[in-house]
Amino acid sequence: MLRIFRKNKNKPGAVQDVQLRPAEQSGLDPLEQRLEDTRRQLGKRLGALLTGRSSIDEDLLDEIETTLITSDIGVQAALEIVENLRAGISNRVITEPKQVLPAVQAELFELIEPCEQFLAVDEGKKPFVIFMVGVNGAGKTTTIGKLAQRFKEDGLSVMLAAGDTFRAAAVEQLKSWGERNDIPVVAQNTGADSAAVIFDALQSAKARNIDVLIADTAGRLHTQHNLMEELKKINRVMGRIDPEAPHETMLVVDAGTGQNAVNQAREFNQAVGLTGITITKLDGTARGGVLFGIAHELGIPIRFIGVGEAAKDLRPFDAGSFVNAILPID
Ligand SMILES: Nc1nc2c(ncn2[C@@H]2O[C@H](COP(=O)(O)OP(=O)(O)OP(=O)(O)O)[C@@H](O)[C@H]2O)c(=O)[nH]1
Ligand SMILES: [Mg+2]
Repeated sequence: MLRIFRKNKNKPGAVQDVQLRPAEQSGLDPLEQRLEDTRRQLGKRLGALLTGRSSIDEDLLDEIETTLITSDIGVQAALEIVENLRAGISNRVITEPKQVLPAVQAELFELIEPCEQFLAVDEGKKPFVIFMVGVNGAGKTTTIGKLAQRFKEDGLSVMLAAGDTFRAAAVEQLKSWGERNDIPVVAQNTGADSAAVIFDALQSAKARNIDVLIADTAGRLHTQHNLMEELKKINRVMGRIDPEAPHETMLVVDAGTGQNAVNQAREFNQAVGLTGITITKLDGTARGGVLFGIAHELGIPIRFIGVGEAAKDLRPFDAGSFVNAILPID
């Protein structure tokens, strides 16, 4: 069981200790190990601010605020958290330094818990279409491979659409994931129209009664207007076959881009209306705090986190495990 502090909504600063059942855990490396850099950046620095302290003062709150801001949580979210701590102190709910970390943990958990919404494939939609978007190198194609394997293991039939027609290597990359897992990949030549490839794939998936179709797209910057328009076109074209498709529009962002990940999420959301986000490469960055920035500003469901290159390293986002891994309370 996982222990986490939750806010007591009626009393600023007050927390209660609750037990949660983590979503998925057996046989995997503990998340703390994979998120070690972020834990050092956030949890350890906050812990160090409080060690050996006998009282709480305004300097401490300032230092907490700085630590949160420099951990990519975002200025607004950091200010709100510290404001809530201040309210707890002035109410005399928080009177001792040892109450501060549990209160911060409870604030972080409260902020991000609404984004814990697992991606449920609706088997009534055949195929359930997942449309993957994001900037270059964010981890889209790798995430598709990992997702495909996960769905297959769950007993679903999967098809992939090689909608990244910019680079020959992109099609090869997808095909090799497909071959490894015995999953069909619909592709055309480099330079083909991405919307046409995805249209064909959707038609074929429908004809073959496939459960899940995952469409890859070329990486693009949210500032490239024409390329963002192309995503809208792909959406329209899919709509001709199934007005409800795509059922999930998932942004893939690299956690290491820090605050820029929040900008990407905002812009892609404006262009194509995101229904989910996957945040990759949390294993190689200290900037995992950005999940809170995304949660605070956009509130879009965080479906998965990538904590390594292997398929098992794509984990469903579990708010309690995440917060506990980066800010453990002894
Ligand atoms: N360590 C680590 N590496 C990852 C993770 N996710 C993806 N990668 C690596 O990131 C690199 C880029 O991944 P791709 O999947 O090719 O990214 P992409 O978004 O498809 O890139 P483009 O198609 O060029 O836009 C690859 O070397 C992946 O192995 C992760 O969670 N952790
Ligand atoms: Mg790719």
